[in-house]
Amino acid sequence: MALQQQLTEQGFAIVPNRLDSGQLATLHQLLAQPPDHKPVPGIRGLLDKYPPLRQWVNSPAIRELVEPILGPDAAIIRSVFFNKSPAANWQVAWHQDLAIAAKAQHEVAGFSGWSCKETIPHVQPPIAILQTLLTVRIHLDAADDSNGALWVVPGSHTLGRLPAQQAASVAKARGKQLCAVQAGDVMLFRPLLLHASKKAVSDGQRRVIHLEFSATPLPEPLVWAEWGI
Ligand SMILES: O=C(O)CCC(=O)C(=O)O
Repeated sequence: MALQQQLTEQGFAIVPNRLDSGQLATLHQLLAQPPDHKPVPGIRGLLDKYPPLRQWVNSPAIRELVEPILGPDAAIIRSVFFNKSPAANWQVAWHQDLAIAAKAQHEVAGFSGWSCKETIPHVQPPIAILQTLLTVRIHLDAADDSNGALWVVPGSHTLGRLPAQQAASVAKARGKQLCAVQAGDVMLFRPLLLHASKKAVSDGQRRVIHLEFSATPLPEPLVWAEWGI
């Protein structure tokens, strides 16, 4: 099935072998933590903190996946590095990604539930905005259920905004799928897709560069957190 059709029908797609071993080695090195550094589960505002990554996330390998879906104006609006391992471990219950990150808080009709994650303002936008976004996850390690790969509910991105307390029952009723990946695979998904992940129970790391893209600015005076960087 073509990538665009998969995204439309299933809400996600996995593109195998998008990065070769040389590219992966460079990314591993760029994101390596000093040996005496306590492992951290995630780094928000990743591109700001690791500017050399910008050339990688804007490389043809990624743009050629994103532009056919969002068009040439697609830009990164949020970047996070997830590094799950037994030393920095977490599980995520079934949910949709309903919040976006903004540069600053402003009250605008249709935007609600402001909160702060590590000083970055987050808010729930109108669903029509969520439906235009694309998430891209660049996998730096192989992942399966033993090290916290994502589970998804195929097609659930078409169900609109689900009450949080219904997420688990919808996942049970519709059926879940494990997104096992190899290092160098790239996963694309729509933020309204129900997804979850378990804690890692095997050794090693599960490193993911998580990027969110939009092709359109937010209504003024709101600005996407990483727009234009
Ligand atoms: O990477 C994970 O384990 C979970 C990520 C996730 O659920 C999210 O970004 O919303």
